[in-house]
Amino acid sequence: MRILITGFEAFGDNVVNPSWEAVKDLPRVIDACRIETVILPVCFGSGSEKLLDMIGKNRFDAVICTGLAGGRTAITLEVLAINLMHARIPDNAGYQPEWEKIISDGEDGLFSTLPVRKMAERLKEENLPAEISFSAGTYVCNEVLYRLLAFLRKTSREIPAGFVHVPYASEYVEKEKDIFSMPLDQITRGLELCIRVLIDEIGRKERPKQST
Ligand code: PCA
Repeated sequence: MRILITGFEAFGDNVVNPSWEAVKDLPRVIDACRIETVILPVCFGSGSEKLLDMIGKNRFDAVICTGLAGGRTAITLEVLAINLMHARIPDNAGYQPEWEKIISDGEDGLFSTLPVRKMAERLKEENLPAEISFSAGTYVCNEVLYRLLAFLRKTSREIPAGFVHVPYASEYVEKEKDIFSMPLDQITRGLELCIRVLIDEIGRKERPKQST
């Protein structure tokens, strides 16, 4: 089995992006499943192009994208992406869309196909802060998630896919700032647990039902 997990490069005021820092520290193999990683540019269009190009050329069994949501107080499992780009700050290529659709004739919203509730439960069991989120925002993360889900649907690839937002990492937050953060190794651990839940879920679906 092969799972692709992505992180983002730094953007805005952030010198590093904890999503990529955490992703690159993940084990290469989890439960006999190959974990493949890639860093995406924080650019509308080219971020998702890089991702879709990889998915088109490889046979992954699942895809998890991750990004930073500074200010959030938990690892958040995104439920859906909306067909809207509305940027508070320009992306890393200087583009700042306002009230623009991602795909002009696309669906208004597309749901993540990851087992988000089970993932959140598992993280909480391990005493990691976790929440379900009903908005991935309207910036590059939402655009990447929307294009990912639209692409999988269009190409009839029925693999689980979705997005996890992570908070700031303590290592990169000035101590005097009153801002929520988590140690990087805990963010990595949280992502590893999400992958374990996903692997269990894929295994459950593939196992033939027992006859009685
Ligand atoms: N977070 C941004 C884009 C890249 C990232 O890590 C977002 O939430 O859209």
